[in-house]
Amino acid sequence: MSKESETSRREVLKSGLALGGVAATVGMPFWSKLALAQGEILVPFSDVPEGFAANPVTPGGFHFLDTRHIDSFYTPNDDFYIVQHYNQPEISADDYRLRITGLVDQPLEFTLAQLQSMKKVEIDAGFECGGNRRDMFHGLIGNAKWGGVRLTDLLGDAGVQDAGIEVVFYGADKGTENIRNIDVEQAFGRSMHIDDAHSDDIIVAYEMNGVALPYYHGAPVRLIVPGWYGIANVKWLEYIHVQDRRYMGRFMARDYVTLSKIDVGGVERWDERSVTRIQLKSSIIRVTNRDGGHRVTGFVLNDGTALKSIEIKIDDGAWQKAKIDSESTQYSWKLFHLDWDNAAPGEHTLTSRVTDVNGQVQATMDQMPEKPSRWENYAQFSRTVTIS
Ligand SMILES: Nc1nc2c(c(=O)[nH]1)N[C@H]1C(S)=C(S)[C@@H](COP(=O)(O)O)O[C@H]1N2
Ligand SMILES: [Mo]
Repeated sequence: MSKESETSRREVLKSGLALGGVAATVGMPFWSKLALAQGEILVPFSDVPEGFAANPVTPGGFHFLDTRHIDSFYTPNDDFYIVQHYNQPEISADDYRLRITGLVDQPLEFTLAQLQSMKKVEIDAGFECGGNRRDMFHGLIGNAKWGGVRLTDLLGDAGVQDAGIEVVFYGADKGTENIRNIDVEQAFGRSMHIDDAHSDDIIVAYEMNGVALPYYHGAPVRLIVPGWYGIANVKWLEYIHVQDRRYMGRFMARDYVTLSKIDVGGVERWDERSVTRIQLKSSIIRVTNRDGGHRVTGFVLNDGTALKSIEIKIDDGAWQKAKIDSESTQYSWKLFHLDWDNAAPGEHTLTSRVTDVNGQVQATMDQMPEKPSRWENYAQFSRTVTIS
């Protein structure tokens, strides 16, 4: 762990303590339940290629984390995954402006200080990139406490007109897109229906785990849409634009478009949908051994629907109920574990599955109506370990 991440952990601890209940009831730093205990060792996965390692955070870079080493409920800011499609602008806090434009009664402009003086809300949100993948062992993932102002309050202040049905969020990062042989400069843009935008849970965030957002996570201000794939969380947010028709930019209508089979009046059709709410998913991330006793740990992500159970199957055995970490909140990731008694030496296959309160069960790869297109890899994922 680098010095920075130790610092951010202390910040996290402070913000946890400030909450009162959470850390206090545990009686010790709350990540210590996840950090390796004295004498506890990682059991190697046999499905992880030799030399597999997560790249460190570098300026301008992309980052996935090594899910075997997740050891805290809140991901340290410098280990949270990083994805962007253009550049990583560094915007000075003094020059920053957030503008609300389009079909509103009163176009608005805010400085960072003005946003910070408004009613602050905090929310835990864990999310993954819609393109998270098995060959990275689902390392495009993270969980943080975000602080900022409610999007619906800002929209309310501006007064959305009746014709305004779509809200588009533009970042300050830009790139050239070739659209039917015309090169045009585009800012990163994502959108949602006005009814979705009025959710109380969505925030325009300036804090991540109790400190200012790092620039690579979208400083000074980004959108956080709890329960949605990472793509919705527009970094370096500059414009909130209300319009009278759906927005069809690259990241809504061409990229991050997932395929599934749907029933249209009795006809089976391939449907293309923009990646929005996180599909019900769990995955095993590590196996540890302490004094001969084994523990299997994993994570769940979904759209915030309450869960019924998380189960783990070892080889062809029965599904066994895993325990969900008590810090979990509606939109956080949910870490879980199962103590695995009497693990016999040799190779074993471990699979997890999550079921929500509506009875929806995480699909197996065979049950998926299609093989995952590049997006939404949410099928059950069997891992293999060798017990020595
Ligand atoms: N402005 C902007 N916001 C963006 C992106 C981007 O390229 N530009 N990438 C999106 C994608 S694809 C993901 S998965 C998340 C990643 O957020 P993070 O880098 O803070 O983890 O940011 C989203 N927000
Ligand atoms: Mo993404």
